[in-house]
Amino acid sequence: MVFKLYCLTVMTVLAATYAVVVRYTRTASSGDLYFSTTAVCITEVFKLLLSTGLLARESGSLKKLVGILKRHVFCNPRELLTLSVSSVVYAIQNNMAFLALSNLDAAVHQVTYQLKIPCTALCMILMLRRTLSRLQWFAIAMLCGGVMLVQWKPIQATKVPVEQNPFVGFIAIAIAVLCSGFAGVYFEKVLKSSDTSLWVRNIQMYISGIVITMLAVLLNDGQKVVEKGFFFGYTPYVCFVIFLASVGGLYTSAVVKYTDNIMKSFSAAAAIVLSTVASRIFFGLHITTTFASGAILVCVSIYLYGLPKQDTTKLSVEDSEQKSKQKLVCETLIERGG
Ligand code: NCC
Repeated sequence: MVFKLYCLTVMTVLAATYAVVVRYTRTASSGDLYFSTTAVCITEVFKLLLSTGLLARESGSLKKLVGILKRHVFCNPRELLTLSVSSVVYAIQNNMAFLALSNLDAAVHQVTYQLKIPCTALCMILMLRRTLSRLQWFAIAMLCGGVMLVQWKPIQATKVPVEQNPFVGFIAIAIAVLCSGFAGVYFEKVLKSSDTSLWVRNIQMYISGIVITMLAVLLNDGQKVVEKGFFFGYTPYVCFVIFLASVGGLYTSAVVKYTDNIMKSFSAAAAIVLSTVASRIFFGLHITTTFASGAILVCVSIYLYGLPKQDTTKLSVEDSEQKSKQKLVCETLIERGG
């Protein structure tokens, strides 16, 4: 329980910081803008290295590590192919997220991106056959509305040095929303359908992730990368983005393993509220009524979603016990009557 909470907390803090730093690196400077495709690609490489290190620690010896890698990676194209589905979809999502952040106002981006919460819930039902009570659906809708209100800001005529195209931004966000829901639930399905280590599953996914994101570099920025170099425009902030995305990605996978994708969505939403409260306290901004009502909706939705579902199950168990007792009494009466 403590470990679950730890993973959820670290993931949410990293996700909140990540969104702020990515936006800063994409919109604050006008010249020498780095290629986002290369950043996504390098992140996959880092995640692969980190997961291999963690698998080495888990397996205990180099010999065991090599054995596991042979069995699950080098001699297992079928498993690699299975995991490549989520890497393709995540690669599209991560590239679309950059495109959306570069073309939309930060608040609009955050508000529309919350549609991934019901999208994830829908994927959980369709792909994992998970059932949600009506109250839980209500809580998800409330969470979505609450986060949107928290992020809501009147459109300001703030000038960003980079030209933005809102239409491209909205298309990118719609694709990112669909990809986030599908890829997360697909990975959860594969992970939980066997007892193969999380780090093995991650390694399998990041290998194809590197190939796919490399292709994205070639297709999107190939010519420019040849002219200016792979690491063109990299600043310490860009390195920080890559660090946050890599460690954040690993914590995200741990959260999916120890809880599920809906819990991940709830904690990501809670982080947005907490980080907004913190920034308002630190930067002395006043709390608006829209923000306060959004934050209340988020808190109530988390409470409602967490209400024990067993209550209804317990009821139905008691109900069926009652019914079978009544049936027994009826049968005995009929027997006696007969
Ligand atoms: O959008 P989201 O997650 O669903 O994206 C999941 C991110 O985790 C990486 N991942 C997933 C599984 C796995 N085994 N390994 C991984 O590395 C994927 O590559 C993908 O980047 C969210 O629910 O809001 C959340 O948002 C992201 C991120 O903020 C957004 O995608 C914005 O681009 C958060 N990721 C990070 O902070 C790095 C995630 O924690 C929560």
